[in-house]
Amino acid sequence: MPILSIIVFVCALLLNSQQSFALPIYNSATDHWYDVVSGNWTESETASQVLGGHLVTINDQDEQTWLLQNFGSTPRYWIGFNDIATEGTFVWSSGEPVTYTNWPAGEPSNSQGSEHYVAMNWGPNGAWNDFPNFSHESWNNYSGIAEYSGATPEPSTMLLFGIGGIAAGLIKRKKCRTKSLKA
Ligand SMILES: [Ca+2]
Ligand SMILES: [Ca+2]
Repeated sequence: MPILSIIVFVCALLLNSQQSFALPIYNSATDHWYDVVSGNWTESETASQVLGGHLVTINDQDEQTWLLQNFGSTPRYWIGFNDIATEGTFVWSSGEPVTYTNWPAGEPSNSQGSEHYVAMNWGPNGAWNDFPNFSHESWNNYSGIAEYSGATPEPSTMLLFGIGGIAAGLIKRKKCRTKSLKA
């Protein structure tokens, strides 16, 4: 098998494997990256900070729609909205101002006086609901969506670039050899 066919085959395999590891996702409208983090709200927020951001701040309808398109409308995800500090006053963990909300009728309910953490996808169109700080295992396997600036390329992407570089080098060498044989 010629070396170029092997390189093309390996690249195709890597591109395929990339599809199952498509996170994080870049949103050109916000110039931010988004990734899934695990745990209850507090754990998800901490994991988001490790990535250099916070749980997602949904600034407008466009960002909500983008999240639904890219993360789906079924899994419930923690978002940065919370009223931990003052009951009934919801703020974003990022500190950004509140410019958009997506509560369905009857929410936020602060049921049993213990719901200070907000998740999306409670109802249609990504509707929000305030919940207690459920742990990952205890109820509905909640995860969160992190939002942050900048992202390090995935290791497989780096490998792809590496193989691309080697391929370019080999082609150049082959051309040089053909040239020197002709000369
Ligand atoms: Ca945002
Ligand atoms: Ca509620």
